[in-house]
Amino acid sequence: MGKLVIVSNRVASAAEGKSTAGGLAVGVLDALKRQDGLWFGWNGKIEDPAQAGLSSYRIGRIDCATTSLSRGEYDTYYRGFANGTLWPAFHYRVDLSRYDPKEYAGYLAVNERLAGMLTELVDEDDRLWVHDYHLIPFARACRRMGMRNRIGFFLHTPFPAEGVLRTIPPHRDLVEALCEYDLVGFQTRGDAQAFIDYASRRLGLPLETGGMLRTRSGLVRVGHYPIGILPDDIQNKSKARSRSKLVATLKQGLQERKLIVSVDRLDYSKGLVERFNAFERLLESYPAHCGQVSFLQIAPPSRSDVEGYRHIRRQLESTAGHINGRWTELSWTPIRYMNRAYERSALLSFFRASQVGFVTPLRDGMNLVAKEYVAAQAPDDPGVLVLSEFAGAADELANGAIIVNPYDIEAMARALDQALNMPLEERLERHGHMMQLLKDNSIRQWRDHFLADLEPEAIAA
Ligand code: ADQ
Repeated sequence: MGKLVIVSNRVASAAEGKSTAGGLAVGVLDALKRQDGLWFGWNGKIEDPAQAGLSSYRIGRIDCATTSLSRGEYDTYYRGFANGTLWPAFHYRVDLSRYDPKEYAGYLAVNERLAGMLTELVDEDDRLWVHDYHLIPFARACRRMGMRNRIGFFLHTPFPAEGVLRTIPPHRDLVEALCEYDLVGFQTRGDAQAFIDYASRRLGLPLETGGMLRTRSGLVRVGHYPIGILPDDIQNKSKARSRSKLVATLKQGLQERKLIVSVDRLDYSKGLVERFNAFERLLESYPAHCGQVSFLQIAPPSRSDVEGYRHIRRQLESTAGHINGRWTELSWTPIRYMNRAYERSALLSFFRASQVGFVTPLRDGMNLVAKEYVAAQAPDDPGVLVLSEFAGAADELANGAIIVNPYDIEAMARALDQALNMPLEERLERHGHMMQLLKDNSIRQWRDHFLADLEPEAIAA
């Protein structure tokens, strides 16, 4: 069998391979740890088009081949259509999604260029696994260049319901492009169903047994493959760092107070403002917690040159400033809001040192932080996960987490109070359920299940 070729917008640099803030990179690195393969995509640099050749390096056993983008490509493909149109619309923020046909043309052109470069690196029997919303038309571009390889696509974000998808003017073209893959995978059953609904209702494609759509050129398999983590690895790392100097400093600052922790990329989809407000409501509605609990929010900026991200950053600074101005005492700061990335093992040790993980995105494909929080807990004294019903992870973790609606500030405050007061027996039971599920459905199962379904036999079955 040929090699596995992973294609994603960004390829981790050799240095980033060690610690990286972003679910996709974490997932790909974990998935390829024990498998030889090639990882192809953008190196994160913006350069003169004349210099946009291929560079190669290795991360462990993974061969990486990357190229740069020109300023125009970056503006139209990355900052424009991918992150200015698709990302907000896929997260139901149609108010933030804008459309410019020139940006869509740039998006298509970059997909064509990358596909052209990849043809040089791919052998006939290689399998291609393409990731995420930046690369929806990638298979179509490959097919036009004559590639006949098996090509699968996995969407890390939500796939929106038809009414929302249609706010993106080239919606039909995008779904038709997805139908050029052999396999299209989503995070949840709901996302897969939204895609099938659109394809069968709008494109008139018949759905055959086994989740297969019949197109003019053949069959597309559609499935859901919830991305997982390596729970044992996370458990070991969080335990190993639990006596570190960093954790000692954190605990010293807390002075026996309880800790609520949240970790996200700074993104408007993550529900950070609502979360800050819910924490303040906790202090108002349940005053026994005043001076007794601190909230640590770690949120490194991302995509800072995309409109919408600057705004959310300002909004958060002012919300945190307002809440701290109102509630801080000489010996207690209620919210610690940090705009920086930490090494993954440090984050895991913070999770373990906390009593509550507060993960409340307004929409999220999966949300790996929720899963990492659970896996990082001390099994004999676990913290409680408070989780948004709109994170893909809620499908799997509903029997252990306290599930909340992130638009309901009062209910989130109530959930925090419940979590902070939860007896050990109940915490143990909830944690046990979730840990079992994370083990049964780890990132290895995600990879194996997706790749098995990409095989030709799986399509024929
Ligand atoms: P993201 O939107 O990036 O991922 P998430 O799933 O939570 O969100 O993954 C973030 C990853 O980066 C986690 O592994 C986390 O530990 C790490 N991380 C976050 N903040 C960090 C920080 N401050 N410092 C260091 N590391 C940090 C996208 C989709 C998600 C989907 C993933 C994977 O938006 O819905 O779960 O891909 O498919």
